[in-house]
Amino acid sequence: MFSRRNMRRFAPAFLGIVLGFYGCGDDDNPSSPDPGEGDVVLAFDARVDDQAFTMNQMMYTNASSNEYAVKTLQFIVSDFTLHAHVSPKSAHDDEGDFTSAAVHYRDAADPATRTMTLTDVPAGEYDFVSFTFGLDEEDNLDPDQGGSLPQTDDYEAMRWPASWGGGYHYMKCEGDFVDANGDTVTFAVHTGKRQAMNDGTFGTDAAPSHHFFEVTVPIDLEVTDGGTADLTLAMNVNEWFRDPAAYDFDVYPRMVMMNLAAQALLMGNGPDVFDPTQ
Ligand SMILES: [Cu+2]
Repeated sequence: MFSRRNMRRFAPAFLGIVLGFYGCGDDDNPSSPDPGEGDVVLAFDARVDDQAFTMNQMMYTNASSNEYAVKTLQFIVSDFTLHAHVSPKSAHDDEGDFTSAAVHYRDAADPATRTMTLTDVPAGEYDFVSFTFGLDEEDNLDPDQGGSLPQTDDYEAMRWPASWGGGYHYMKCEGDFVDANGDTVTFAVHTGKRQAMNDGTFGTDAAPSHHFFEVTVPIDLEVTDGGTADLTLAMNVNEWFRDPAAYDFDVYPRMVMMNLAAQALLMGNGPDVFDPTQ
C-alpha cells in the first residue's frame, strides 16, 4: 500500500463539512464527542464461482465454455471510499464518508500483497466500500509524465508501454486455455488505457481511452475507536468473462492491450467482480 498526497481529496471533504455545518438545523450537534478512529484491514482474495482460487490448475470454465487455468493474477486498485451508514432520517448523504487516495498492488501469488490498511477511519458503521479498479486519469501516469507511484519492482512490472500511452496496467490475468482446436494455449487479459503515441501499428490517438471503473461492494462494517476491523473482498475471476457480455478466449486470446473492443468488454464486465466474503 502506498499513500500519496491527499490534498485533492481533502478539498471536497472539507467543503462538505462546511456546507453540512451551515446547512444544518439544531438537530446536528457539532460539539458532540469525537467518536475516535480505528483501522480497517482490507484483504483481496479470489475465487472462481464456487471453486477456490488455485494457480496453475486447469480446473475452471468460463461462460464461453473455455476451460482455463490461471498462472498470473495481478492488479491495482486505488482511491477508496467507505460510505458511512446513513439513517433514513438524515439529510447528509456523504458527510461521514471516509476517503483515501491510497493505491494498492495485489499479486495473487504474493501473500505479502493480500492486505492493505486504511488508517484513521472515524469510528462508526459503514454500508459500502468503493474504489477504482485500476488508476484514474490523474493517477495513471508514468513517473516522467508526472505520476507519483513508487518505482518498485511491482509497479515497474505493471508499466504500460510509452508508445501506447504510458502509465500502468490495471490488471494482468494470464494462463492457459483449451482452444477451439483442443490445443492448450496461453491467454493474456491485460487491461489499461489506450492512447497510441506515434505507434507504427496503431498510429496516434487524439485522446486517451480510459478503461478504469468504479467498484462498489455492500459491506457491514463497524469501526471502533482504537480497533482494527477486517474486510475481505473476493474477486470472482469468472465475472470478468460474462455479464453483460461474454469474453471468449477464442476471440480474444492475447494482445488485447490496444484492442478497444476487448477493453470495453472487460470494463463493462468488471464492476461486479468483487463480493464481500465476510
Ligand atoms: Cu500488457
